[in-house]
Amino acid sequence: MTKPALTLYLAAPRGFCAGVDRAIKIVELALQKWGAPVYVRHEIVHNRFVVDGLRAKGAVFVEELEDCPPDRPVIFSAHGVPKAVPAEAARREMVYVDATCPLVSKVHIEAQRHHEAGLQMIMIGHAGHPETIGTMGQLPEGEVLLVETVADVAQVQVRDPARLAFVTQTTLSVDDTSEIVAALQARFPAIIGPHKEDICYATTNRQEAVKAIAPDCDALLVVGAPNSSNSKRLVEVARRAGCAYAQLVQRATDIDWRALEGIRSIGVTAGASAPEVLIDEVVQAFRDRYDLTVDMVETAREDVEFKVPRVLRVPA
Ligand code: 10E
Ligand code: SF4
Repeated sequence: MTKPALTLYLAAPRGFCAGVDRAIKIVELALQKWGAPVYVRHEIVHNRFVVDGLRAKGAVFVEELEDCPPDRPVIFSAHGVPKAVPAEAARREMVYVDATCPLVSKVHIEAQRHHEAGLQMIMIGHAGHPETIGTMGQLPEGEVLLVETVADVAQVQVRDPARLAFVTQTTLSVDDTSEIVAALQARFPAIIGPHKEDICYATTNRQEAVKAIAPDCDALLVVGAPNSSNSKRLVEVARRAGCAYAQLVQRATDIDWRALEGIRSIGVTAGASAPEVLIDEVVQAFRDRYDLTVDMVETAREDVEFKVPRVLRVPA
């Protein structure tokens, strides 16, 4: 039986960003340096395949510091932690390594700087997400007000409208965030903030790449986890850019082939925490069923790399 023809548009950039790459290396190096078990507070990045792989090498994933024994090293995830977490680790005299992405740490420093200048902070982010909890937790309780939507901007109660600053989560939708920033600036003209927002290069580039392919795709799949904020944003971006069927898949086994019946083109991308092997697996699943033409659409080149902390640079 001949296979139907299908064009697969592969977005570039996609998948791992520099912060994820660094965080995973930190866990691997810690295992090399200290042996198993090494504890990791929260999923190092939001990807089950990555987490399971590190667990098999001896990493133990926990949600809270109190779940770690004081005599084993602990690593804080790439999303960042409230200030109270390293403080508590130090109090317990634990060995800890902070794998927070340097671009998230930069936002922490920004928030701290504005706070020291006497400004009240507003954070644009998603409630309950570990990065939002970590960034808000840089300042004393109640010092950072959270807004998630344009509607929230109208409701937020500030101390002094003339003394305000804002920061954002790094993985938000660029378009939604610019609307929220505009609403903040309209209501509080004196508000201080970053040039645009704090969305990182990787988030921006992956959203741009999706926008470039989505209008030409009958369907689009984002390889990523349901708890991965940046991956979920890619699904929304694809739908908004004109692709009616956009779905998150963790692996090839999640693909709903019935829903894809009759398509002539498919877009594939991946969130910043999804390893390339999983993208290869998805592409291979299409190759098995279709006469496939792969067309890589590259909208940006990335050469960002972050150094791992000196304490972990162990000889190979
Ligand atoms: O849910 P997120 O997109 O924040 O996290 P992730 O682990 O899926 O991807 C990496 C992004 C980080 C660490 C937040 N800046
Ligand atoms: Fe860092 Fe951006 Fe990757 Fe988050 S998505 S880990 S901020 S590079």
